[in-house]
Amino acid sequence: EHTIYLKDYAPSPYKITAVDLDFRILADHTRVRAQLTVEPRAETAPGTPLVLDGDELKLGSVAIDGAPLALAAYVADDNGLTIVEPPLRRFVLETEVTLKPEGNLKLMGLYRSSGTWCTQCEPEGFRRITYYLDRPDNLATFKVTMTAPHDLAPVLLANGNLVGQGDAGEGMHFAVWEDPYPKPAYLFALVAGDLGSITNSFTTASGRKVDLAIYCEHGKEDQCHWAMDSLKRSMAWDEKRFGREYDLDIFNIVAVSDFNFGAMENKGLNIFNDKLVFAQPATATDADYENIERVIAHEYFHNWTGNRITCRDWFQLCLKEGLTVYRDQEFTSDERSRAVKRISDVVTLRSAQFPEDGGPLAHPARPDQYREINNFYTPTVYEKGAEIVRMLATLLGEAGFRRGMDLYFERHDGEATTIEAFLAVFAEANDVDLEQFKTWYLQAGTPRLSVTDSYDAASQTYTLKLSQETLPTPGQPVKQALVLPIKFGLIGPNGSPMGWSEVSGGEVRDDLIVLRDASAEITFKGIANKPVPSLLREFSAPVNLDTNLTQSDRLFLAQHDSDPYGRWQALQDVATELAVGAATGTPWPDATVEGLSRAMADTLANKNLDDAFKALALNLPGEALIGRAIGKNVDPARIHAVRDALTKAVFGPLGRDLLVAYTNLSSTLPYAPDAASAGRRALRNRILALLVGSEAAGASALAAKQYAEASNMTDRYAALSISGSAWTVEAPTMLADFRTRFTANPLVFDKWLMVSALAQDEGVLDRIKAILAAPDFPKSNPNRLRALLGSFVMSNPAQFTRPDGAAFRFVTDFVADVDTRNPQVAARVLTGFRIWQMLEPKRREAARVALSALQEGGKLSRNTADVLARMLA
Ligand code: HT7
Ligand code: ZN
Repeated sequence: EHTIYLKDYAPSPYKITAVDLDFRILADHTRVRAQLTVEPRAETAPGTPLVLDGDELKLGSVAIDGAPLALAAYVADDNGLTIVEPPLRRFVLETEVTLKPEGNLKLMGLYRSSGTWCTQCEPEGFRRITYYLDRPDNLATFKVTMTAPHDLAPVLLANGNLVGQGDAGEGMHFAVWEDPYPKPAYLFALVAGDLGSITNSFTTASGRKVDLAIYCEHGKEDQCHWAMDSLKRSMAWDEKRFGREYDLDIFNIVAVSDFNFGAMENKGLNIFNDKLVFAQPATATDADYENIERVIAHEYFHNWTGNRITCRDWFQLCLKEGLTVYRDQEFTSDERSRAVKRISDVVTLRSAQFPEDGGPLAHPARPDQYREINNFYTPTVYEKGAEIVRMLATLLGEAGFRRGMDLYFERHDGEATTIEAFLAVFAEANDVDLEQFKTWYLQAGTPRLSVTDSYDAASQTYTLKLSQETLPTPGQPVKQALVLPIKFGLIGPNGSPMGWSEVSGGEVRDDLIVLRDASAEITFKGIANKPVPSLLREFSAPVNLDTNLTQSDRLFLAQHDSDPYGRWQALQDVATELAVGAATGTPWPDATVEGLSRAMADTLANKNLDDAFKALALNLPGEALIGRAIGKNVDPARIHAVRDALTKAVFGPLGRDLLVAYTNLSSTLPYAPDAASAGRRALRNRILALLVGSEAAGASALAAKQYAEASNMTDRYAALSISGSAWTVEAPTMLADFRTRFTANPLVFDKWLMVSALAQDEGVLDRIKAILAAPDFPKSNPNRLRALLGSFVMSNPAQFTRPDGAAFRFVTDFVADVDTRNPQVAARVLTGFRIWQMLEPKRREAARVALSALQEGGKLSRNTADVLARMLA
């Protein structure tokens, strides 16, 4: 299979500088005429063919400067169109092709979602619309004329500004859009459909008025106001925090229901999966509200980090994605609680990225080879990419980071560039060397940072010994030492921060240790008592940390660390050690369990901590995380049982306190999505989960009561998922009620699918099979498939890894079937197998057999074949 290497990157011998597209959209097919202004590069030799990408296009005609080409002058095949000997001067290439958007189930290129015509071009979808240099380093201006039936598509949208519209006769009408900003084809978009909208406006810092609109299915307009509010706050934030103003007169968002991803940042015309637009209290949870706010911000921020400055090639994907995730994380931190956001992001990183980085699909944040670029829209590129930018900000400080960003925008605006160029602006603006830092982009794997401390009372010196190691990953047997920014503090016996008179043996700046070598020994002088170190505050580097801290040191940190992340992490560490011990044959010491129980009670009672933080703290590490801490021969069913038992042991004794707190947190106020109200609901629902999880008397009935009486989806869904996961006696009735209560709402149906997939009883697999086999199950909608199958493989480890292998076989059969329609969805579901080599032998063998059968079973898409090959390598 064909592999593409970064080292082979070369500019195209021709560039396309201007694009004029004419779409004639009809009920059963679409005709696309393209006029491409093509220029050879100065160094291009005569006779160099022009090779354009194309995929599933039906070619009508080809002409150059108005003259039709003879058959021998071009070659059209499955991969595109080659002009054998183009003129060595500027010329206009004209092509006409026919598309069938109606049968496009891959949802790449031009397709139809509930009747609406829409596009998805990133990364390689534009070649499914017309023959083109479908690579991000070709920037061109676009003019788009769309003609469509007025009744089917009264709304006609494309990138940029509307420059003309009118009647086209015979029930047709047209619109002309022009985008003045040169862009790569992956940012092209059009939408044609019968849509409703809400409108608003934003005045930029320099006083320009921008018209804003969100388009959606008729009747759903009133569910778009939160998204609009989020957009306006995002626009204001990017001006304030990064000095970035919006640059067109129009910003449109369209919500569609069939979409392979969350959303897409097309220039001036963002297209969204409707689950990331629609919000109203009765159908969306607080998590949905926060997600919508985050993704609206993310796509908006791409206007500068992605669109104005784009990627030279797809290896540089994290140039735009990691940076933009960092920016959206900062937005949420500024809008909500910084500490809570940081902890939630660490949870996401550990549950999605660390397993990737430690398994068969590990790859660098900037990969150097790929077979299928769609398989590299990963947690490593996105979330680890954001962590790398965060480390840069930590190392350079807020002002230094901003200096670098300002230089980046100044120097590279209008360019398609690289990670090297990105790092160079920070190095230059701050006069530092970032050569070693760059390794973070090139090297896969999660480093292990080990720290041991010792104290010498006689000399009043305190020493930290640090070392780092990254294990080999596929294709990278040897690893380099990385630059690790380690935020820290020393805490004295009374819980107060301790200073030092002198420090030696390492790079220490205020509250930051920078470890650059494989190891270091740092000595602090003038330390009157043995401190407890708080290490890796704010999770300042994406590493696994090992320390010699005792369980009682951790319980001390849980009470005294001034860093909320540090407190949360300390509680997690205590619980992880207990769970790992119990799952591998070391019964937990009762005194430690009691200590953890008391620490949880203190956290709950602490008036200085906010509710959202408490909701995160009053939780045990997830089953997958415990599995990873064990590392090999993992038995997920045993972990599940141990975690349940630990929940009972830690939270059972707190039953009365929990019930009182639950009652005190009840509210009769109308729903509001703000962070404080959401935090209160999060804590109350967390407590409900603990009461049910520790089998407190009457808890399952209390959950059923909350479900029945809830005045918003957050409380109703929490009660349902808590009951569904524990499979309480009330759960089946609640699920049946939920299904009928919201029959007409597909996004709420997804919630039902998720709860159904996450039940922890052995009947879950059969129920999933029955749901999927129902004749009316919408098998081509990615949201439905991900809600059912994605949740099962990613978040129900005990049942997915049943020792009889039945769930493995079911999932591989599912992947083979979906792969024939939508390879991206199939390949993504398959990544759920990435844990297979860590399982105990019986489960491991069952997984291997299922994966091998899939491989032998016949023709798979390149997407799925690539994931499978790496999984089995
Ligand atoms: N940049 C966008 C990526 C994306 C995408 C990738 C593959 C297939 C479909 C897709 N839709 C959107 C989304 C983002 O990161 O902002
Ligand atoms: Zn993005």
